[in-house]
Amino acid sequence: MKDKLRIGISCYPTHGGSGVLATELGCQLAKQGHEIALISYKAPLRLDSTCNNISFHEVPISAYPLLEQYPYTLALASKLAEVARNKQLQILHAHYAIPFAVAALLAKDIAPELNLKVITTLHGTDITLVGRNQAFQSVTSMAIRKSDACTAVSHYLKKETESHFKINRKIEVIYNFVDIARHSIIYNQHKNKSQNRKQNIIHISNFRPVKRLMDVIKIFSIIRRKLDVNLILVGDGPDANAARQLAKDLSVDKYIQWRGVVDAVEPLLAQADVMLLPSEYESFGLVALEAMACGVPVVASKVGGLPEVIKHGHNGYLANLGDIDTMANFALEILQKKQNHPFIKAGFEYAKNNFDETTIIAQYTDLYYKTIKYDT
Ligand code: GMT
Repeated sequence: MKDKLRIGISCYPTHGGSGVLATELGCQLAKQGHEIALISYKAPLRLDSTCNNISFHEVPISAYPLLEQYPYTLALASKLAEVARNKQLQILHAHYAIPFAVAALLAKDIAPELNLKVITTLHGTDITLVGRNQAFQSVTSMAIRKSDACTAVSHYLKKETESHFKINRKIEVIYNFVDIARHSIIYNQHKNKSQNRKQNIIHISNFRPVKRLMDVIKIFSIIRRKLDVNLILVGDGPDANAARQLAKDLSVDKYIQWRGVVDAVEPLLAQADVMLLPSEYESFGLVALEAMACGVPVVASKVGGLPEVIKHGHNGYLANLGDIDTMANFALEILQKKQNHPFIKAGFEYAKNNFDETTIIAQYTDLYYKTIKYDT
């Protein structure tokens, strides 16, 4: 039996795949008996406070007249070092390269006596958007190079990172995961739901341009010409207003439920029959995996890491970026077959066999022990 680990996890606490993944990882590791400290500027939404071995540590953010921009990375680094000392942490696991990996590397230097190991998980936009911004390019590169271990959430992201940053270091692929047992409750409801109820399409995102919310509205309006369905939109963000206007212009606004930001998406996935994810880019698509695990087939664009999750024609459909007619036809085909569609089962099975949390978390724990050079 290996010794239990003491790990600090830092992530964005807001809605977004990286924060969700980091928090669920922390909760599951804590349930396995490891000592987990979550460090962020506010408690992540999916933090399970019923778990004993997990603690939350808030990074203070206070205004000071001299500082027009609060130096959050420095406050985070100090907090990471403080928590690491108090809890004698062995590992700092940063989810998203900036600022978390950079702050973790600073904390490692602040508390050299702990011999902390920094593990960085790359989630996508930290590499593809933010990390390539000229202002962050060199610091992201340094964070990847100096981390003791580095993981990417898909093979696509690993290749992108390698080809763009040209850093000679090992990057392990550890896929995102879902709690299959929890999601299977919704999956079973799907199999048994009434054939005659009104069907719903769902889209869940942070409504940033990369998610192509306008395409969601356009696809929905094409579908509505042939089928009486509703659209459930979950999330909020910069494209919300333009999407509302487009929905009015296309006369589909009265069929759309704007649900805003919600903590638990499963009850909404329980009402959905197909998910639209026409993103311009997606390093993995955790939300697609959650949908599949609930028995909701996904129609997505063939970009980034999505083909590693959605197997076209087997458990979902992929179309070329921006091809809204094809996406609408795919969604119609799924909706017309109702709960008899084979993707419902195939998606659930694929999620269970490839992305179950037990398997994936074991890959993280193996990496942790390897990085601290733990000998049994
Ligand atoms: O999708 C987002 O905009 C949020 C972003 C994040 O960092 O929270 O998501 C990224 O990480 C997720 C978890 O690994 C992936 O499932 C998403 O595909 C990825 N988003 C993009 O690549 C756009």
